Amino acid sequence: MLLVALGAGTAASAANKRVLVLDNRFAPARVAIARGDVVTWLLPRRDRLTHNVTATKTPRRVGRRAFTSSRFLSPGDKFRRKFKRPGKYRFYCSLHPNLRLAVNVRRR
Ligand SMILES: [Cu+2]
Repeated sequence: MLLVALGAGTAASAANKRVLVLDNRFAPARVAIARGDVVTWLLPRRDRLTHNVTATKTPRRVGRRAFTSSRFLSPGDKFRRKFKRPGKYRFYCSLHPNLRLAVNVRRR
């Protein structure tokens, strides 16, 4: 479960970033990626809570309707999302609003 600590750097070529959902937070809480990259949210089995990944802010041309929410995720689940448009995205868990994540997607 230390993958995130290793993957949280600023590797410019990362095509897939992992975000752990654990201990009532998204870790890391900020992710910088390039257009076309994928973010995978992972819920470790040792956590006991159900979470979701809900967009609270997306770039204007994406629209929240097109990029809304994951299903409810249980420990051991994964959720994957490809970011096709650059800009600033913000997410939270609608069940635990303290979980917040910023995803900044740059053009390549
Ligand atoms: Cu939650």
